[in-house]
Amino acid sequence: MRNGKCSSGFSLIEALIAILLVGMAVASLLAANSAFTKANGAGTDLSTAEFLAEQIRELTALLPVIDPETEVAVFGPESGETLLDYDDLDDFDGSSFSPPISADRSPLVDYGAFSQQITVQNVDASNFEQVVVDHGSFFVRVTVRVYLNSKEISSASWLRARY
Ligand SMILES: [Ca+2]
Ligand SMILES: [Ca+2]
Repeated sequence: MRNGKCSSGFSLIEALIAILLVGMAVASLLAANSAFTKANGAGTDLSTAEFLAEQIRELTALLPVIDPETEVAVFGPESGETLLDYDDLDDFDGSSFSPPISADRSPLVDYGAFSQQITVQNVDASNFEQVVVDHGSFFVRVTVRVYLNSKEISSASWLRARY
């Protein structure tokens, strides 16, 4: 008949192993949590970048593709035009805004660590991947790259047609 004192409860070794396992579980939970916080921070930056690209899309959505006032449109700003006078899409080519600007062209100082860089290129009518000479087609591609502390974190591009 076995009725020993050791048959019930945990031995010291078992207790130590249990403590170790619980400790490892807690440590891995903490590590997962900090990784999640980091990923979440990156997600916030990405949302901000998308918001900033969207500002440019909104700003330029209603602008004509080439300058409405000059006979021979210049690719880039026509003479004397500054941001507030930009009245066609290619005026924005090569622009870089830091702090970034909103859809109403005012600086977003709260996002001072971010910047927007804009490229406007004509693309081939039958192959939008093919860049052609300035004003060489009726299609333009606008690209906005958003940088955070001079590191590119997001970019967006879209097409506009000249009509
Ligand atoms: Ca213009
Ligand atoms: Ca222009």
